[in-house]
Amino acid sequence: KTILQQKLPSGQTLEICQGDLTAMKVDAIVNAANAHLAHGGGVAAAISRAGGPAIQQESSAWVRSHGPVSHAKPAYTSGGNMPCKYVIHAVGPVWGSGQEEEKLAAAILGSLALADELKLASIAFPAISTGIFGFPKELAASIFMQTIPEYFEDQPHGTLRQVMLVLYDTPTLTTFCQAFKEEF
Ligand code: AR6
Repeated sequence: KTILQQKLPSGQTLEICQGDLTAMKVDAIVNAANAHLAHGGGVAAAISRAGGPAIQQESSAWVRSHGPVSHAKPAYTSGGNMPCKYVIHAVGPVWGSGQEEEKLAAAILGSLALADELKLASIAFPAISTGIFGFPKELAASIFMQTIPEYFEDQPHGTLRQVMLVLYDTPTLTTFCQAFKEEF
């Protein structure tokens, strides 16, 4: 369900939604993954469950051939049984690991760049790092609101038209709506 929507100066639409990321009919959903793509808990486990065994199998194969996933260069797999075509596996920072703000921005930018590389039109993000990884929600929300428009200012010729932020729990939704209203 769309709660807030804004057309960016660069022409793309940014939306805040509440709901389950795994049900989104978009070209790619972004996973809040770890470097080893071991999808143990949180939204990663929900994606593994909804997508079926292909998600963990393709993820493990990716790590075997490319090594651990960095913040700036996300991995991707198919969407398995989910409506999305791809899952982009982005690695956010663990709060307390240092340079967390830069790392979260890198994960967001890397996901958008990969979506453009795959020639996708729509992408949906969860609130990366704000669950198990302990990143403060308010700070994460403001980084999302700043980083997404910045990406499109720098990369105006990509294929992406629609970016959704899909928030699951009400406190996170409220925090992201607040940051959205402050930014736009
Ligand atoms: N749809 C959308 N958002 C969801 C869903 C869902 N179905 N389920 C949970 N969330 P987290 P992290 C929200 O912990 O902090 C895993 O073990 C949740 O409410 O999933 O980046 C990975 O394998 C929260 O707001 O991600 C990593 O090891 C947000 O998703 C580690 O957790 C992110 O919470 C990553 O931790």
